[in-house]
Amino acid sequence: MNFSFSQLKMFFVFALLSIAFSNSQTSAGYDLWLGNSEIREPTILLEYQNFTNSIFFSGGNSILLNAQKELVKGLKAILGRESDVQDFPNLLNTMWVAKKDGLNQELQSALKGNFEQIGKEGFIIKSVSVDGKNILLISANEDIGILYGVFKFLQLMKMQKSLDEINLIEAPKIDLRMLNHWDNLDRTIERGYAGFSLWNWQKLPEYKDPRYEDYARANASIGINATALTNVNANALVLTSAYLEKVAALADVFRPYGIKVYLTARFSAPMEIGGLNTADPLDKDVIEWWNNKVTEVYKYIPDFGGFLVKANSEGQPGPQNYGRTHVDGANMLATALKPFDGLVIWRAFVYSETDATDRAKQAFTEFVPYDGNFLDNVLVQVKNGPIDFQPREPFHPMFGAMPNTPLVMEFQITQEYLGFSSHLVFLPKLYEEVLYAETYKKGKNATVAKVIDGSLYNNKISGMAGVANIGTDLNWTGHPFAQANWYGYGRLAWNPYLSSETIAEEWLRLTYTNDSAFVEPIKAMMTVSREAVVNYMTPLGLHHLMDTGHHYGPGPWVSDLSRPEWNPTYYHKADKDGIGFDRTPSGSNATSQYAPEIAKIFNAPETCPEEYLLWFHHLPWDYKLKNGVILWDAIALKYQEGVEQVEEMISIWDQAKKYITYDQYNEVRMLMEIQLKEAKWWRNACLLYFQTFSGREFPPGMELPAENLEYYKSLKFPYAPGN
Ligand code: GCW
Repeated sequence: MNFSFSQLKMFFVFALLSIAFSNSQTSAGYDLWLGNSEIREPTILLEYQNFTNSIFFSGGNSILLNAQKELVKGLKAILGRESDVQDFPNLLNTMWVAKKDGLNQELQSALKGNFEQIGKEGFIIKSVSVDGKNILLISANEDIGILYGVFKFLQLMKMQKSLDEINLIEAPKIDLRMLNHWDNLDRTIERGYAGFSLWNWQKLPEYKDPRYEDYARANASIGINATALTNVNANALVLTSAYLEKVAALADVFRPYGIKVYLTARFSAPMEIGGLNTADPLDKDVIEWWNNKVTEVYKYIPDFGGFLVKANSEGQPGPQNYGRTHVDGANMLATALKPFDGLVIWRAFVYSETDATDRAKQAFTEFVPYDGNFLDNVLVQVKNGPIDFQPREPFHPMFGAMPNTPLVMEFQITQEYLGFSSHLVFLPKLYEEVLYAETYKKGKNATVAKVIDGSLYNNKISGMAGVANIGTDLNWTGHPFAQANWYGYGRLAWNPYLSSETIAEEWLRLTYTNDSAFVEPIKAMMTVSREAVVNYMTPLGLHHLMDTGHHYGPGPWVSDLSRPEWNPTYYHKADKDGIGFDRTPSGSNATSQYAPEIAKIFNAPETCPEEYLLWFHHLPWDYKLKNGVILWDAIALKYQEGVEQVEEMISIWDQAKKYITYDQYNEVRMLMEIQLKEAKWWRNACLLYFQTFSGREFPPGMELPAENLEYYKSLKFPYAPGN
């Protein structure tokens, strides 16, 4: 074939452009934690090369094909050469990847104990001896275990773990490991800060965006096995056949990655799309409508997971509209789903505008008496704290209080109250704090993690949900470090006993580089980032000071909203005598919802952990903290500390510049400028406002606000995202 000069020139330009584009895609973080594949350690590289020359890979259904594809692609990227993959075992093979029933009898019985431990989704990665020869084995009881095992193996390789150290018998500790997308059918995302919804409803079912598979793959690589596609503030239309066809197309893409699809069910759907004049859960037409609807859903999606429901919460319809209870509503749906093994996940995020009691108490008061009344395919989903995804909350008192009901932990991965996608906040630190919390139900060592994984009360099913931070942004999550929150959520859903530092280290190594000179300081930076945001937004137990509606920036002065508990003033209760919410027996007595051992600690300001002080106590401005500093000064200095922590994070990041590409460095650096600016804004606005009550000077050591209170109050953000 002959090319003219101008054709060649065009070809050259095009080639350059595509290289530039693919580089920018990589550095833009599209690959997530599945990218970095360097092994710098030559001995380790050699070890892996020796064990992956020839691989026996058994089985060919869609999940296993994905596993094989991952393994081959991963090995090639890491080792720089193709491995020979065969579908029959022999002793020339250095590695075997096969389910239990693909192994010879001898191995099956030798590993019997291991297979019993790993259940349906776990895996074994270990070196075994077959006829005197050492073989590296990845095995599992089911297909999905093989896929998880392969991902794990590649991750271990990428993190340069020596093969000698690898002897893994792993199974997830939680059954349902779920993402909740608050995605609307028009592709906006409630509390979404990373672009629009991935689900292109308009083009589905025919057009399946390749990104759907990348999404499924990323989730499978960390063990996420369920996704609720739609907003809990639900739209009934998603249950019509036109949409179910689209949902089925997504389910088809996710299935080979072991991911089941769930939908949010709008309680009034029988009226909105079914033509009925009631949605009363005890009405026979309503019951029949849901039975038929569920049967239809399973025709489209045979392995449909079930319904996630927000009912009688923040204006959403529910059984109480008909004088019925949460139990009536949940059990009606559960009965319809039962023949198909479907689940109902019923949210406990409820508080009423007509109930004057402390909002923090309402979910507990409403739900705990129902313990034991839900059918066995109902799970109750509880937010980590009793208010609403604040930078810090004590654990929700419902954890441990409903022994006969499986409670799903709901964490928020998207940063609604934590700086959107502009602030670097490593959330596994927050998750870990909640999971490690001691409930004192059934004596000591009864942590929230044990409630969630079902071990405390021997629940038959367990679950964790994370409100997704994913959107159409090229890097999925807006902030590159917000990927770590998706990753970390998945890891904790798999094993709620992992430490946040382990997670940070894994993520850094998989995402950026194995170089400890980079990993160590950046890990420390991530670890401090959560405390920083607490300090510059809501220190010492303050909460819900965010501006109205969009929750962007400070609005502690807001007091004119129709519902009292939507106003920040409801939460901080600052007056000339002091600040904080008295939740002890002399106040709302919310502490009584905790075990007596915990309540006792929270009830006395002297024993209450300082990080929860103003959550539980209203204290005078000159109240002396343990270090002798008076409350007013302590609040001011905490805000100041938060700002300084961000400055410190920036200087650590600057040091790390030489280990990564300029684009990787600079993207985060620019975002950190926003974070610093906003941290100062938070400090200045809150302190100037609280000063109007305390009437005291700012303590030495605090940088003085650049503007006056009127200025901060005048700021308006009608287009802040995610609202
Ligand atoms: O945190 C609040 C959010 C709402 C959200 C609600 C909920 C989906 O501000 O946007 O609605 O919680 O969890 O239901």
